[in-house]
Amino acid sequence: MKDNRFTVTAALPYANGPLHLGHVAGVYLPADIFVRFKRMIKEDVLFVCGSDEHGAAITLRAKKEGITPQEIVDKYHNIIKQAFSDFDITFDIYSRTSNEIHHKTAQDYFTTLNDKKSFIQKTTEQYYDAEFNQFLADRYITGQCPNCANENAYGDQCEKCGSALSPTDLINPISTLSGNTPVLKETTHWFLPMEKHEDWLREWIKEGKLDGVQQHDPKLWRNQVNGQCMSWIDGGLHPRAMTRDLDWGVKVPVEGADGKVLYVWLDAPIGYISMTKEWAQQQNKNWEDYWTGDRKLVHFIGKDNIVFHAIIFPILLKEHGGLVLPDNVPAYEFLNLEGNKFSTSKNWAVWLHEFIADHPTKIDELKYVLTAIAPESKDAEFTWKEFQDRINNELADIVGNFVNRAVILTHKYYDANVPAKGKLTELDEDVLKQLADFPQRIADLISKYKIREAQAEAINVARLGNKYLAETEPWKISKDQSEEAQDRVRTIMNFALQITANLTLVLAPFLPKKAQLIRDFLNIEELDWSLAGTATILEDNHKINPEKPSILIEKIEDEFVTKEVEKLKASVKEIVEVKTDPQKELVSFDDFTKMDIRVGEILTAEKVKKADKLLKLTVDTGLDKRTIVSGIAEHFTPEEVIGKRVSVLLNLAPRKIRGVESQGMILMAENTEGKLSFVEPAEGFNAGSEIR
Ligand code: B3M
Ligand code: ZN
Repeated sequence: MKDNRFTVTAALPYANGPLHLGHVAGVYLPADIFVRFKRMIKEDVLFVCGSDEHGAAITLRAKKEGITPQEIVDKYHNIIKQAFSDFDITFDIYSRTSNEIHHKTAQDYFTTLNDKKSFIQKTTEQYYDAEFNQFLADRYITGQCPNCANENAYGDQCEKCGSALSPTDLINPISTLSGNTPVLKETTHWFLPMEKHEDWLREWIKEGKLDGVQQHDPKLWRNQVNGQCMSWIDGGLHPRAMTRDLDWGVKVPVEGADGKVLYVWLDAPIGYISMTKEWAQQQNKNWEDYWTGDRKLVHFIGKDNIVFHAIIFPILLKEHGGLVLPDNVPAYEFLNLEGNKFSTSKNWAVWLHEFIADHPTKIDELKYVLTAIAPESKDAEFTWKEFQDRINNELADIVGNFVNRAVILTHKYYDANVPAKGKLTELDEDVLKQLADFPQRIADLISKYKIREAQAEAINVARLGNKYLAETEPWKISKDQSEEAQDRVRTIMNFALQITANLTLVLAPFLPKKAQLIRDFLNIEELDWSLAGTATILEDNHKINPEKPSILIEKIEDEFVTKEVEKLKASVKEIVEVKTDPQKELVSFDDFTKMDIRVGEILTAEKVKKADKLLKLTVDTGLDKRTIVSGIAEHFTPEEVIGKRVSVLLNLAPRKIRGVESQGMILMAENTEGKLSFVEPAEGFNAGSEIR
């Protein structure tokens, strides 16, 4: 087994939208807690993350927002990076895959594998959208998942059941560009022959062994991860394309591969390496030290990323040679929100950056709740009511209440000085024993990636303190002036303060800001973890902060809950499922201004002989009166249109239609049922008014 040096990664979020609480609870927060704890116990850990800026997730979003992919990734990379920093996620580096160092690293990696013949080049028939002249892979194609019948599976994976797919696996595939059924067309790509790797993968995943040598403890891998991987392997692995016909991404570094980029799931995990390199350069270190030898590589991810991290990336790492394979891939299930799935498109979400802006003083409160409900072994649900309950009944009533009593009584009885312990009772001895057990329990749970239980144990330290005060009732004994009674009170209060000091340690990975606040109350610096579990942290007569402590945990009012729920409901976008054509290619502003569109008034109208669809119109354009032939005869009679003020494109090159020269075009709106309507200006906008 390896020693305890870690390279920890958290899934690179696509820079195609902001982060919501589902992402935070199921990847970034647990990863951060794990890392904070490992740093506390002085294990060497590097924590790497950054934005995933390639793939169809980005280009499709750009198309939707009508801006370039570069503008999309710039916009969201910055929002995401800021939110992580405001939320105190302690990455050693948060970078991005559009950086040059990443492109270079990914290309070199590809070349290394290509030279080693790890890929096979194949010409196959792939789905193609003839209208958009584009091959369809990944999110450009959807259809029914062959495994779970989810209707919206993507060309590379089904996010519902987590299986990795190929476009040709989809039942009833549809192009997300045009909505058309795609056609098949030949193209050449580099494939990873995954079937060659089945045997070692089986041994590695089931037993944690590579060539018979123990690498990791397979019992520490979550069932879900083992299960998904084994069912995928048992189903038989197939060659998987590692390149794409796209122009956004890392260019395939091979001559003659113009118009081809690396598959995003090839380049993105290599991002973990390129970001390590970038960090190492800044720190004057060797990146290899973090990817070779006895280092433990740990990938925190969501369950929809399992096979990419536990099968495909390990194959790529092994093929490269000399690099470590993951020691664990802690994958999280999904978090739901108030009875529904988080949905970016419907705006059914609590966005991290918005929460931070609205409640800047409740960051640790949010962390607490998200860890308490973390979807470690099954899907979980966030509700604002539970947010309130957990903060009020657990954080405030247990932690807040205990710390407040310990500090306030010390002010009251001892003018803010730590009193010395006297003779210990059996109860005291028992509390000491219980206190001593916590650090190891928490460390064990965190090592097993049971972050939720670990946090519960940390809260139990405050519970122990509360129980101790409730059983000993120093406020009653203190009324007795005898030396024996006063000695007892001093002992109790010393214990209560030592437990409070312990809280600054055990809470720190989970609630770093609260831990800091308690240190302020106690007037102490950050403590060393070796002190955890002891009752000798605070020296006799140490002066704690004499100022009245602020409220450690503010209770959440009912109004807070109502407001948040209302905000959520009000922000939902009703998605009307109409099938409209997707947005067309971008045009420049100059292109647009070339068009001369004005209000025109239809003066005369008559049918064009032997043409059912056409009306010949005379239109007053404000400049002149001209003839325009319009294909609206099946929708309007000549009588209906005479006198209408409409929108006319004036500078369309004249065309002969059925022998009549048409000098412009009438603009029409068309709905999904194919009905037509004129685009009419309001009263007072007469012929010649410009439209722009
Ligand atoms: N960009 C995240 C996702 O599937 C994906 C992770 C990449 S990790 C290398 O949302
Ligand atoms: Zn599925």
